[in-house]
Amino acid sequence: SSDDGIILKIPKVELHVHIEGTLTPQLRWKLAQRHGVKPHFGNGNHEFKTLEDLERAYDDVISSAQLPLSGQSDHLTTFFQAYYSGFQFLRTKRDFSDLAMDYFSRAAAMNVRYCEPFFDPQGHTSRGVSWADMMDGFKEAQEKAANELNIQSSWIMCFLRDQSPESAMDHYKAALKYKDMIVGIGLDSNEHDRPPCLFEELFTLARRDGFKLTAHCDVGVKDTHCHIHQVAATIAGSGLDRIDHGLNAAEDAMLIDLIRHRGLAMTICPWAYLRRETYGSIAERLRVLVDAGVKVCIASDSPVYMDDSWIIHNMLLAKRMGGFTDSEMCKMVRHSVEMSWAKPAVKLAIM
Ligand code: ES4
Ligand code: ZN
Repeated sequence: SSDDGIILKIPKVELHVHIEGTLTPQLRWKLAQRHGVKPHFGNGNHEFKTLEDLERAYDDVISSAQLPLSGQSDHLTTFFQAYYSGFQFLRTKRDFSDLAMDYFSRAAAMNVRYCEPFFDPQGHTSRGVSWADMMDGFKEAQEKAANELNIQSSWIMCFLRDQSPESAMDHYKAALKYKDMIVGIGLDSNEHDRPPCLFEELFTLARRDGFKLTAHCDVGVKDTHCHIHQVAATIAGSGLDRIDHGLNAAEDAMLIDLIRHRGLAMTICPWAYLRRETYGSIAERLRVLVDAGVKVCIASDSPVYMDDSWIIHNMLLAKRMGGFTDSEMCKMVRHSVEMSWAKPAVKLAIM
């Protein structure tokens, strides 16, 4: 349709994609063969005899995610199982480079011109992967993508909030060697009972060191309004620089005001919400935020575990959900350029 045309053609910025959430079944299969291990999926004793079997397992994450709200925590676990089970196939510099290059190629084909992928270092160092293999692999792909695919990028290092603040701090210090590659610090993984303020010291230090700051405020999480308030107003002095997700802010007029007045921008990944919330309630809140004048951009989260929904699919879904016009969609793309942490010259080149 004509919608697809505009969304596909417009130069785009991707500000919320977990690089580990782009590990396709094809690449998982290839890496398992490379290392002589089974391409397991984190859910017990499933054996995959063929790539098609593995592809079906990816499909199952997706279909279970779209069941009604009852039993939602089971389905969340399933998502995290699928996501984290992919980590063990990432071992060498070449693996990390292949993963990133696979994403950059796909992104370039969708006309993404700049992106800030997340990565989860704690999920790799804990398995004995060296910082050098991980970061040199990412860097190799990043440079190749810039030179050959005309796609620029900068990394956001995420900390796993369900692990200790001490572990996050140790990783933060180890990563300073790679500061040139890393533009920002984020907070992801399971948010249950893990408020952002647990990482106050880390965020304060990271800001002082010149990093941009963001944190996930997942939809449907208990205490979500409190978490959003911390991110918007209290952590590291007066709040962080961006909010990842945070759709529940739409339910609270004070939070909306706060976010708008601070000029805080939000990365919204509509497909990610479908595993927890109904279509109608997501659509309504997205509309509320946009109509309130909050800076929102559309992004994709962990595409391979969410029905293979990349940035263009999320934009199409957002357009349909909010009943947005082409010019409203273009405005959100402009927001993504403005709210990005790209250098001014890169921003100018994309706009
Ligand atoms: C994630 Cl959807 C989501 N939420 C929290 N942490 C994550 N890591 C990867 N995808
Ligand atoms: Zn995310």
